[in-house]
Order: sequence, then C-alpha cells, then structure tokens
Amino acid sequence: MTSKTCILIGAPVDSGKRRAGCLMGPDAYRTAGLGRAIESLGHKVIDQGNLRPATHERDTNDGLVFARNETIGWTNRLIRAAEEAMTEGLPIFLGGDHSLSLGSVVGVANHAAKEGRPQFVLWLDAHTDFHTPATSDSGNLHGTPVGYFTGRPDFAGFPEVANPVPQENVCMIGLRSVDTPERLALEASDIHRHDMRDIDENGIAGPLSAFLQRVKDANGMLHVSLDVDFLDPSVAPAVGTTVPGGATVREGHLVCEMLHDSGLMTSLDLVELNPFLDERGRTAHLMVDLCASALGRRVFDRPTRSYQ
Ligand code: HAR
Ligand code: MN
Ligand code: MN
Ligand code: MN
Repeated sequence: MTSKTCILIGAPVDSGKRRAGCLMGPDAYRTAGLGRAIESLGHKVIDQGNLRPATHERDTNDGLVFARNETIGWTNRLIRAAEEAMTEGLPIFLGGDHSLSLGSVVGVANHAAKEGRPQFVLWLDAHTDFHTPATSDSGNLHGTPVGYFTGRPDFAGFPEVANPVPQENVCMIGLRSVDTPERLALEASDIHRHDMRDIDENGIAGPLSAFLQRVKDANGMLHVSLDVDFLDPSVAPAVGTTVPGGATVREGHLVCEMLHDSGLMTSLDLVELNPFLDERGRTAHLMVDLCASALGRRVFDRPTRSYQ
C-alpha cells in the first residue's frame, strides 16, 4: 500500500444555507477519531486546524442570495489553501457545508492545470448543486458549487474560475433531489449523472468503475466530494437536507474501497455534517469509517482490478 501525507483542513463553513450547525463539523470529525483512523492505515497526518474566511464585506442579507460575501471570503481562502496543500499531499477538507467546494475544487483544479493534468470530480450527493445564484430558488449557495467550478455565469463578486472543470470530467452519483432549472441545465450538459434508480437497477460499481477508467486513461487528478446526504438518512441523520432513498452503508463503503483500489483520488471533501442534528455521533463515525475505506481500510485484499 502506498503511504500518503493526508492534510486535514478544517473548513467550518456555515454560510451556504440558513440552518446553522455545519461549523461544528471539523471538530466532530476529530472527536470521532479521523486523524487516528488515517494514521492507523500507515499514512502521515498533518492537521492544519480550522481556517477562517478571507476578509470580506459584511452581509446584509436583504437580497435572495444568503451570505454571499462571507461565502466569497471562504472561497478566496479555500482556493489558496487547496493550491498550497496539493503541493504537500492529499488534502481532506473537513466541512462545513457544501459551499466550501466552490473553493476546494477551484483550488485543486488550478493545481492540476499547473501540472498539465486534467481535473476530474466525483460528486457523491443526493443533490446536483448545479445552480447559479441566478437560478437558485432558495438563494442558498451550497446548492451552487458544481455550477461555479464548471464555469457557469452569474457568480458576480466571486473569484474568477481560471481553470473550469470540463463537464465531461464530472460524475454525479446518488441523485434524488434535483430542481427543475438544474435538471434542464444538466440535461443540456456533458456531466455524467447517476440517480438512485440507476443504482437500484444496475448497482453502484458499474458507473463508478467506468468513470475511474476514464480518469486513469487521461492521467487525471481526482477530487471526491462526499456530501453526508449521499447516504440514506436512516444511517446518516446529521444533515439539514435529508432525502429518503439514499445510498446504504455498504454502497458507501464500496465506492470508497474502489476509490482506494484505483489509487486515483488526489483530494477529498467531507461536507454537510451538522453535528447538532446527530445521534450520539453516529453520522460523524460513519463518515470517518468511509474516509478510512477510501484510504485503504479493508477486510481482505482483492486481486488487481482493471481500472487500476
Ligand atoms: N437544490 C436545493 C437548493 O438549491 C437544495 C440544495 C441542497 N444542497 C445541499 N448540498 N444540501 O447538496 O436550495
Ligand atoms: Mn451537496
Ligand atoms: Mn446534498
Ligand atoms: Mn457515467
């Protein structure tokens, strides 16, 4: 097993929606033993502690879009943190709500561009998060990161996306709550999308291994964004936007085990955990266990797979 340097970056972003609590996420992951779990797999862990947003204008919240300026501050800070961490190891962004991915993904994509390699993104989520501030009904920016990092317009005031992730390099798995403007824009896009019906009919391994094969063939960098609500709320209740009918514990582990076996993952977000809504830490512990699977925890070794 290749040992990695994992860089834990606490990103207590809570500005992407109105319900508070995701700011406690990074410390819940630490309390649930994330660092120890990673070290026990033979990796080095550097915990950078929790970031603060870059200086920004105060929010007045008199328009539709909620906490735009604070989210701009976070985006600026996280782009820089991601660019820096990519030169040192595998960054794990401890959210924080999903608006943190406006920064994490743009930062890792800037690094990939410097290396001359294409950036890929695996989006594990009940939601597509493909809105722009102009199409969102809720005005919650955690519904917009995929729109932003693929280069959709109408993100006035946000840092320019220097290296948008090509639509065909994005694969979404777990979808089951998609707003009409997102659906129409997705259907007109080259983003690979797999809703829960796909998973029910065909299983989760097929679409994932096809995607991993494309990453490998392109010598790509792979960012994985794991939203708590990818999982079924019966096993992962600590999230503000629960949607029934999500991935099982085993489907979550299988995705993470295959990611590890592929050797392709270069950065990871753990997002949307709201510890205020958890039951005795069970969601935080499940997310830690999934992260451990993605970094090599296994029951038995397996023969080499074709996507390696
Ligand atoms: N589509 C809805 C909106 O834009 C809900 C977005 C919820 N997003 C997250 N992350 N919880 O996936 O408001
Ligand atoms: Mn999300
Ligand atoms: Mn979601
Ligand atoms: Mn596909």
